[in-house]
Formats: sequence, structure tokens, C-alpha cells
Amino acid sequence: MKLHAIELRRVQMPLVRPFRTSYGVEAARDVLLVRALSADGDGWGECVAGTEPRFSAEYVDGAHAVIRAHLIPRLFAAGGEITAAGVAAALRDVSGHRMAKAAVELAVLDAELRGHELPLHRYLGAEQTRVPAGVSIGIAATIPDLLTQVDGYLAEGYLRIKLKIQPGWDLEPVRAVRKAFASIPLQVDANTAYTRADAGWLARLDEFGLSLIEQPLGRDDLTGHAALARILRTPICLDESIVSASSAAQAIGMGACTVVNIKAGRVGGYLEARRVHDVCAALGVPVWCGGMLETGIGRAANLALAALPNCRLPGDTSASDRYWARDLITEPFRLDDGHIKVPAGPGLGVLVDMAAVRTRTISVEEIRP
Ligand code: NPG
Repeated sequence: MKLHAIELRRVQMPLVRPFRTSYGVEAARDVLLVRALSADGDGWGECVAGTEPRFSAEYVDGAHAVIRAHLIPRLFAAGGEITAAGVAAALRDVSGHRMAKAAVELAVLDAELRGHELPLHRYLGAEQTRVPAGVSIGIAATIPDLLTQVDGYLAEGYLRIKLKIQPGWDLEPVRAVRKAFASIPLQVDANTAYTRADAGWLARLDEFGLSLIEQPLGRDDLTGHAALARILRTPICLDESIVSASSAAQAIGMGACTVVNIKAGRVGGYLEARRVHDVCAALGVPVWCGGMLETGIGRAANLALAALPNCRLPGDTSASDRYWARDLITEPFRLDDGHIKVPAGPGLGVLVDMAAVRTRTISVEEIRP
């Protein structure tokens, strides 16, 4: 595919409700969109790096800078002739910056697939036409407020609830939710907030029949997670620790987790995400698709990923109205019987609403070879 130009666009997206995790609170997303302009048409990618480098070392201003100065020149190096399958190799000598690379790869992939009239989920090898949806609930101000939120999302039809936890907000909220909603699929996410010394405390979560506990310890502490797994009955799922298919294989081999959360941004793109999916399947470990509060652009791609066969648990692939009053895509994703339709059209399968994009745009630049 011949790339003519890359557009880098920053959009400001206020969330319908602030989202609090152990990393802090987000009231809006500062989104970097990457648009690949090619002879075959345009493709879109979304960078999931946050405003601050908390979830990972990447942050959106840094991703913007590295894409402009280091990734785009490498894409243009071969005269602008590039395929999505070649993007990772073209960018390989840039170390790290996986979220930045993932956004660039997705834009090229979307343009290429639109040119071939092939939907992303088919390209990845997925056959499901809809996926079960979970919802992730941030740390609430009070337990009654949390129960109201859980009740509201269950009434909308969400099939599983994920609660954010941190020291001081763990056993009590989980106990209250379990008591009020005895049989719902329930899981918790600690976003690295605990240490090995908390093992005994975390084991007290076992009585609540959680589907899993996500990333209780630091991202580099695979040994600690393996030790914790020997103490807890609740299955351990890793998120921040898993940055590639090989790190997934290593974590599973060490007994650090028995479930994996896949986020394409965290592993450097949807092609590597597919490899994480495959290696986990080969090792008998179920996966599910995580979320980073994406707009409809990243969300469309996540739904394609979530349709893969080893995505055996509902993902953080919630409907557009859980995040935005108005999304950047023309047709918002809606919850229907607890499920969301996988986009069926070519590439991402969504139409970007340029009027919505323009009203939210903070800056835009077009880079040519
Ligand atoms: O529904 O997209 C969503 C949000 C899911 O909880 C969610 N994401 O750690 O998984 C996470 C968390 C997150 C989002 C963390 C944004 C940091 C930033």
C-alpha cells in the first residue's frame, strides 16, 4: 500500500462520569488519533496512552512526539510502500513505545483492509458476530454510590462487573456488591496497588467467588504473582505485566497468572495482540479484551479482537454511552441483550463522524514524506 501522508490529530473527549483507579482520576480523555492517507483510502488508529505516564511509561504527548520524530520517518523510509504486517518490522529498532506503535499500525491496517474490503475481525480470524460485554467501575465515593452504579449497569444488561480496588477500598465494597448481587459474574482490578506483604489480606477476597483478580502486584513482579497464586484461590489475571506474546508465555510458564487481559496498545498492536491470544490458547489460558476508555475507533478494533475464540470471558468492551455523550463514530455501539455487535464492514467497519471529530479537535498536523 502506498502511504501519502499521516495525520496526527488530538481530540479532547469528556467522559460521562469521572473514572477513578489507583492511578488517579480521569474526567476526560486526551486522545491522539492517527490517520493513514493512502491511495486505497484512509485508515484510522487511536493511541491509548494516558495524559500522565501512570498506567505505563507512555503518555500521550510522548507518544505524539515519538510518532512524529521516529515512527513516521521509518514508515516513509521505503518510499511510503508499507503493509500492516510490515509495520512492526519497520519500527523494530525503536525500543518500547508500544502504544504509539500500535496506533500507527492500526491506521495502516485499517486503510489496507478497507482497500481489500476485508473486516478486521475476519482478518484476525474471528467469526463471532457479537461479543458479551462487561463493564469496569471506578473507585466510588461511597459504597451506596457504588451499589447504585452496579445496579444501573446490570439493569442495562452488562454481563459482568469489574470493580477497581486499592488498599482501603477492597474487602468492604466487594462484600457489599456480592451481598446485594449474589450471583453476578464479578471480578476486581488492582492496577498494581498491592505488595507481596498484602497476600494474607488479598486471600480474604477468596470468599466472594470472584472470577479473577487483575494485576494485584507491580508490573515487573512476575515472581510475586506466582507466589501469590499459590496462596489465593481467586485466579490471577495479568494486564500491565503482559507486553508481548513472549511475556505472556513466560508469565504463564512461571505460574504468575491463569488468565490474561489483552490490550492491543499495551502489546504494540493488534497483530501482536493476536499472537498473545494464540499463545494463551496454546497454553490453555483464557483471555479477554481489556479497554483503555477508547473512542469508537479503538473500540471497533477491540470488538474485532474480542470476537476471537479464546476470548472466553466478557471484556471491558462496553457500549459507547458508558463513556461518551457523543462518540467520534457515526453509529454508537449499543448494548443489546448484554452483547455488542462486532462491526461487519471493511477495516474497522465504522464511519468516523468528521463533524464530531472537528468539534473536539485541539490540534491537527499532516506529515508527508
Ligand atoms: O471500559 O475501557 C474501559 C475501561 C476499562 O478499567 C478499564 N481500564 O486498568 O484496565 C484498566 C483500566 C484503565 C483505563 C486504566 C484507562 C488506566 C487508564
